Amino acid sequence: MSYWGQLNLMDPSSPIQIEMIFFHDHAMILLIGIFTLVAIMGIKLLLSNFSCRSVYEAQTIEIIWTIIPAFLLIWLALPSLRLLYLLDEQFDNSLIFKSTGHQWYWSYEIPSLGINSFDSYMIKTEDLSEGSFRLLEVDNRLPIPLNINSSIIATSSDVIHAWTIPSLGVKLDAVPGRLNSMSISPIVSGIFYGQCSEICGANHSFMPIVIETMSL
Ligand SMILES: [Cu+2]
Repeated sequence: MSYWGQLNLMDPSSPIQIEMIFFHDHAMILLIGIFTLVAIMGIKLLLSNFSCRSVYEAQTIEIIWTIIPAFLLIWLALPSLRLLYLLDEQFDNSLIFKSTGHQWYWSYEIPSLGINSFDSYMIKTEDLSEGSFRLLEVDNRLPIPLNINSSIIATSSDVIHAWTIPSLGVKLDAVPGRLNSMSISPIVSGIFYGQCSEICGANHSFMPIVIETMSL
């Protein structure tokens, strides 16, 4: 999984994101195999001058090139479905975090810890301290416990936003009048960044999400 970092993408920090990267690699095996086979056949077709004008049907080869792709599709579909249902799974979640999208900031509530509501605004470029990330830092981070299954609930007070932390494999639509929830279980301590992932208006780019994972 080290090449993931070489692509400048974030390392996985939750079991579900590790599964997603495994599925990506699984799909790439098929993709590269098909690409190579088609490329070889295309080149051979261009370079050869063989022709056969008397063959009108060839049952065997037609059966083979129908059955093999069908099995390859099943080989791709089964892990994909497994991941899809795994993503939707709500484990025995002990803590609930609620995030509400606003134009253009997030506010959080942690009812199980008695924390009512706090806002999380992006820090402007001129106010950043040295070494921090432009357009990604916020004034109040959301604390999330480590190695515990928590629930994140997203909703919105105005338009549709999306609460996203790529390295945790979480992307949750924040729809006004709806509560969407996902399981969140970080296994790496640290600070994780995300951005609103639904084009939500003029300052869509300026409502980042920052969580800090720490032991309970
Ligand atoms: Cu938004």
